[in-house]
Amino acid sequence: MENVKSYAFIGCSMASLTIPATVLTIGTNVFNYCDNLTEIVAKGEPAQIKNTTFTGAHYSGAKLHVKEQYAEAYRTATYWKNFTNIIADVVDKVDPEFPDVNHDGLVDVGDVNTVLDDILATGGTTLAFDINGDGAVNVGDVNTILEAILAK
Ligand SMILES: [Ca+2]
Ligand SMILES: [Ca+2]
Repeated sequence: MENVKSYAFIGCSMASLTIPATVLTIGTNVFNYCDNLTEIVAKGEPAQIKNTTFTGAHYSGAKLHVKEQYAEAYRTATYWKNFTNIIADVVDKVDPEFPDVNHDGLVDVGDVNTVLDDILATGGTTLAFDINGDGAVNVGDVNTILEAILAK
């Protein structure tokens, strides 16, 4: 799904919508009459949208969740910037079976150190490192990495 056609979701009743990172363009009037739509999660960089892709009610009433590294892009992108409530809290989930948190292709002590460093530096606020999915970043996540290493 790279291009979402005009009128694609008109009159939908869904409350939340996830836009995959693969979407490049979204047409006109796609979400007209989607009055329940209050949570929009955008996984990638801003897709090209039209001024009528979303409605004024969405711009003022819906929460737009984006990744921290793209937040500034959304706050300045044409029409996306109309959203008054842009929240930078979208993170890619780490696979607990293969918690390669530092993205070097290996699950090893480097990943343990990455999470420990973050816990020490931020007190555990980087939710991307919540590997066991309990909402906190702490020694439990370090243990999940150690278990993955030992299970190899
Ligand atoms: Ca790694
Ligand atoms: Ca955790």
